[in-house]
Amino acid sequence: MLADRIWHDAQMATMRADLEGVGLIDRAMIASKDGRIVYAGAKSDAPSGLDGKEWIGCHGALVTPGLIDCHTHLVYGGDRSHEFKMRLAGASYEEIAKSGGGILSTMRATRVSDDDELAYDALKRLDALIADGVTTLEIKSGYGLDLENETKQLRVARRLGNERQVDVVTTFLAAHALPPEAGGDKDRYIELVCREMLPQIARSGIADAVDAFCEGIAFSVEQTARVFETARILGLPVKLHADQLSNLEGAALAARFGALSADHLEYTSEEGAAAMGRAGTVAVLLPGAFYFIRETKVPPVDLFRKHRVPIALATDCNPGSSPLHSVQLVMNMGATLFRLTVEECLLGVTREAARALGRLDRVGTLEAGKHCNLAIWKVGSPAELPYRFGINQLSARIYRGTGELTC
Ligand code: DI6
Ligand code: FE
Repeated sequence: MLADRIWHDAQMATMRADLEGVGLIDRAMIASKDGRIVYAGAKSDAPSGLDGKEWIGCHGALVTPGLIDCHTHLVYGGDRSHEFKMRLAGASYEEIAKSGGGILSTMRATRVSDDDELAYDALKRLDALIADGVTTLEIKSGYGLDLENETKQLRVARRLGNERQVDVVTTFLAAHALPPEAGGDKDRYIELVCREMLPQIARSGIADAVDAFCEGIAFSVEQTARVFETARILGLPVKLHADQLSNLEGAALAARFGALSADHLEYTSEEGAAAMGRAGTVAVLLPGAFYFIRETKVPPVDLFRKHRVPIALATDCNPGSSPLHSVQLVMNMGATLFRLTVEECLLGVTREAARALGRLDRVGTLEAGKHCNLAIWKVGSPAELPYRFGINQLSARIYRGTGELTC
């Protein structure tokens, strides 16, 4: 077969589930045709008829799947640096939220921004992630908090995927905070989300999944369950901001609905972790938010390991609790703050992040049939990725077989 491109002499971390750890293959080669991988393995095992129009030597560089950021709030108006100042003066994240700041201050800035303004700001953030090696990312709404403005956020998220060489997966997060026009009535707002907003969103096909914020300062387990029941009827997969600031048993709730993922999870109990393990729900850990709000409770990583819960890592890029724009740094934080192993950090931003998005059939590992999305690194061994921080170690980024041709 004549492939379009062949990268060779790579140290390839395939992330294949049938291999140990990150599935390392030495002296590897990866062949792409029409944007897909047609061979990824040892050069010595390659089929004899395989040739390429272009050959790219990697000189022993580490090659991984393109990075996947499976939890972001990339599209929003304004910023929250003024609240950062308040927090430095002693206010807590929850106090600011309760006094009308927090998510609601971003809601106000998002509502007054048009599509072009939102896209202009979000593209700057997206370009930072692309320069970091990201080829797939998830983007949530949740700062519009009414049908018109939530739709606007999701429309802009989809547009970003057309304006850049990147796959965007969208998530509807109207149950993020209570908008002021709801007059303090959370049940009534959830009713509106379920009766009017969600059916419209499902009809328009603008969201790939549904999320909620289950927390004392946001929505209860019962309110979240109503949103999830509606999503199930409409055929949309769910995920959840769970157990971030307290334990409401959000992890178990997510598992009960077969959620793709439960995210944050600092306060998750053993029952929650066990339920996630049984349901196959991915634990998405967000060390940027943990760090930035100066949380001290570390998520129960040992329980996730014990109950065989897949672990992913993401930026949670958002203006309030995690203005973080680097998945490379997330790997370092996962290791340093949460004591994840090198393998868990790398798998967390590739294979397990793909699983958390329901996209493992297309991306997340280097195997024939998947999209040829690659991150080629200036380093030769996996441990070097989470080890250094504050430096961009990316050498080249390949999206569906195209991108820079030198390593
Ligand atoms: N948890 C978070 O960390 C983000 N949303 C959520 O439910 C924070 C959103 C914000 O503060 O703007
Ligand atoms: Fe979040």
